[in-house]
Amino acid sequence: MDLNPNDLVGVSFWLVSAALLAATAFFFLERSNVSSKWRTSLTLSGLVTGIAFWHYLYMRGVWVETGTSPTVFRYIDWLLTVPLLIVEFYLILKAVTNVSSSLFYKLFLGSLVMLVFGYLGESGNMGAMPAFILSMAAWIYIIYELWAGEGAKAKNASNSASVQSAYQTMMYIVIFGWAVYPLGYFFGYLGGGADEGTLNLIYNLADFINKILFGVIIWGAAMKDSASH
Ligand SMILES: *C/C=C(C)/C=C/C=C(C)/C=C/C1=C(C)CCCC1(C)C
Repeated sequence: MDLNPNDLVGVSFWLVSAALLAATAFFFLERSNVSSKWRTSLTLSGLVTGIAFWHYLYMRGVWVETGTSPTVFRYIDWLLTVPLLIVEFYLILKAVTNVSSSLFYKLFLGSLVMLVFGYLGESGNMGAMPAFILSMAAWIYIIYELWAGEGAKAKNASNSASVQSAYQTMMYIVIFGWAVYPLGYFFGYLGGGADEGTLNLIYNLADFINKILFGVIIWGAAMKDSASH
C-alpha cells in the first residue's frame, strides 16, 4: 500500500525508520574511532537502533494498512531494546571504574518487570490499573538505582568527567524521555482519551529521543574519553 501524504502518523513511522537505519550504520562505523573499552557500548547502541528499525518496518505496515496501533510489535521491540538500553549504564561505568555485576542484574530485571506488567495490562490479561501500578513501581525502582543507589555510587566514584556527564544526561532521558510511555498508557487505558494516531505520533517521537539520542550521548562520551587517553 502507498503512503498517504496526509497521514502524518504514517510519515512519522517512515522518518523514524530511516533515522534508525542511519543511526545503526553510524554506531557500527564509529566503533573503530573509539578506544576498545567503549566498543561494546557502541555495538549495543547499534543493536538497539537496528532491532527497532526492523520492528518499525512492520509497525508502519500495520498502521498504513489498518489505521490501528501496532501494540504487539511495539512490545516485542521494547522487550528487546529496553533491557539493552538500561544495561548501557552498567557498561559505561564499567569502562572507567569498578562496578559490581549486581547493578547489571538489578537494572535488567527492573526493566523486564516494568515491561511484562505493561504488556499484561495492555493485552487485557490483567487489570489495566494494577498492571500500571506494578509497572510504575519497577520504573521508579530503576530511577532510584540510577539516582541514589548502586549506579549513582559507582558514577560518583569514577574519575571520568565525560562518563559522569553522559550518565547524568542518560538518567534524565530515562526520567523524562521514558515518562512519555506511561503517560500514553495512562491516557490510552485509564484516562480514556488519546486517539491512536496521536498516541503513535508521540511514541514515535519518544523512540527517536530514547533510542537514537541516547546512543549519540554515549558516542559523545566515548569520543571525549578516547581522545583524553
Ligand atoms: C525504545 C523504547 C523504550 C525506551 C521504551 C520504554 C518504555 C517504558 C519506559 C514503558 C513504561 C511503562 C510504565 C512505566 C507503566 C505503564 C506501562 C508501560 C510499559 C508503558
